[in-house]
Amino acid sequence: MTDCYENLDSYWTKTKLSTTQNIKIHCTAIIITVLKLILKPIRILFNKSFDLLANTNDYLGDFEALGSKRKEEFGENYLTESEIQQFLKSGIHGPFRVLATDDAEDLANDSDTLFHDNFHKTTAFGDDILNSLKVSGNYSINYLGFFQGSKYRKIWDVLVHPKIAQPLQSILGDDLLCWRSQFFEKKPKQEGTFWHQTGTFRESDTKPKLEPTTPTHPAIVQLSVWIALRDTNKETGCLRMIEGSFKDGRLERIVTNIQNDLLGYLMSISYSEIIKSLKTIWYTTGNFKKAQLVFEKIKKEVPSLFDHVTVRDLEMKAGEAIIFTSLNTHASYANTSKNKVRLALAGRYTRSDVHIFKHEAISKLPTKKGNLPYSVTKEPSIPVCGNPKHPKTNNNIAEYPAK
Ligand SMILES: O=C(O)CCC(=O)C(=O)O
Repeated sequence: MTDCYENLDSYWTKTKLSTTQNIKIHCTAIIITVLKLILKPIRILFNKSFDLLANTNDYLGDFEALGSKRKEEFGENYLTESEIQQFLKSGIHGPFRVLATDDAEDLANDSDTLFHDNFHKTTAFGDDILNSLKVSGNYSINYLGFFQGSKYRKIWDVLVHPKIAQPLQSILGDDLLCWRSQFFEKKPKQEGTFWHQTGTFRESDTKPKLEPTTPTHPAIVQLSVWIALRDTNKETGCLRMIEGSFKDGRLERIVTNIQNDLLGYLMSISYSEIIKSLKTIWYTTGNFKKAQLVFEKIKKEVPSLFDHVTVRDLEMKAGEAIIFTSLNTHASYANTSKNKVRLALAGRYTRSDVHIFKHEAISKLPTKKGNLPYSVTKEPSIPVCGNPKHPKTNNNIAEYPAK
């Protein structure tokens, strides 16, 4: 599973930090080590020791489809009952064609142009984040493209395309929103996205971004649609997924355990691990190196978590898409090609009775300058089908963009 990813020890041997950053890390690690001597026995006394594996035995198991429209009755692009049964087992539908090859390439080129025009300053992020992305070499459509689906017709139109909306309706129900869109670009020689699992999209925040109003299996609180705008294969960095891994939420649960008690976690590991953890938490951009940090830890502590898994490589042609639950453990290969840029558009879909950004008006983007805040409440959801409003929620709904 991890053969094609550089491990973090080797990454940090090659990646140098500034003297100030190193001093900050070592001072913090010393403080944590001292605290460990004082606090750890007290926590043990009060039965409050950090437990990496707390609640990991709560296997999640299967979920039911929330939508009832089937192709057998409604025709068009709805899913057949057998496609639904397949989705309930694997958590993946597709690849299936959404756009003609030429239309996908046009959208890829138009999106590149939008990026080169800095998305006409419609980005969700402020200057501090943009400057940090520039300094660290991460200024790309992957970040500037966040939430742009609600701002440009050509992206919006694809995200609400009936070939996407109707299969989603079959699984999720009739009243749907696209609460976030983003691009996944991989330039030649760019590393792969590391293995991760997420149900309700807490990411680097203190609370999940999505909260259902009725009890819902986390695998189906939201679904992702990943649309290849250019061909994607093992060479250019296609997606990889462990089918059906949504049934076991241990990877996400362990991440949550660490996030909920970071000090407890840091006090439970060796000095060199504290150093590696602080470097990764403070000085890497995005969430994927942090995902790797936890994964490498779990691989040592619970090797059985990844025993006997079958990884599916999702090679796709430009214009094809897959629907998947992000609670399926997924990743992508590095782009090892000489000159092919892999580009995908991802839409994140949920029901209108799910609260979006209920707890936090401000989200955090991890950057090399730390976790920097940006406002999410001004990022509206795209109405996809049915009724975008629900009496139990107060979600911000986008108007169809002017151009
Ligand atoms: O495209 C990639 O490399 C990763 C995509 C991903 O993690 C996602 O869509 O959730």
